[in-house]
Amino acid sequence: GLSDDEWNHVLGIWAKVEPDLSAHGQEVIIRLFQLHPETQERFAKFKNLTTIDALKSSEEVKKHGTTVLTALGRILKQKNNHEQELKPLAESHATKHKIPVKYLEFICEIIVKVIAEKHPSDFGADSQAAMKKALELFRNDMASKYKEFGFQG
Ligand code: HE5
Repeated sequence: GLSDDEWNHVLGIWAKVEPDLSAHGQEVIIRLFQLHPETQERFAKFKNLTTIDALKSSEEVKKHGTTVLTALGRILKQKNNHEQELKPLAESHATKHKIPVKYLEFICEIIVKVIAEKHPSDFGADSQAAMKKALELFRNDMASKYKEFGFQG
């Protein structure tokens, strides 16, 4: 797990992300689609967004980015006592959306990069390391829940 100090780093930077969650979320989703186009194919309603301009001007993309980061923020705030928040997310991603663990890895990596770019002076090495650790816990727990739901991920 993470130490108190590490959780303080995680929640401290998250508090800087939250006031502009939708801009962060939008950037994360767009970057996910640009770097890993196969992820975009999982979204029926984003299939028609074939240019960067179309992605940037889509309110739906922005809305989904906000949804994703809101869910993640709720989980981080539980400081790993996240069973209740994680379970429905794991269930939908395992049984309905069938999102491989690899894609969770992609998005987590991008989340760290986007925060680092938007908050260069508030997201130092210790905070980045703590956030990476927290996201790793999240992914590991998603992966083990996936298996409970019969999805190998
Ligand atoms: O599962 C839900 O609620 C429990 C539905 C809304 C939702 C989706 C849908 C939420 C809260 C999340 N995602 C959250 C989330 C956090 C992690 C970091 N997601 Zn999610 N997703 C949804 C991720 C990671 C992640 C990676 C990828 C490639 N996710 C996806 C894909 C994905 C898809 C296809 C959907 C359903 C379609 C949708 O809502 O389109 C707008």
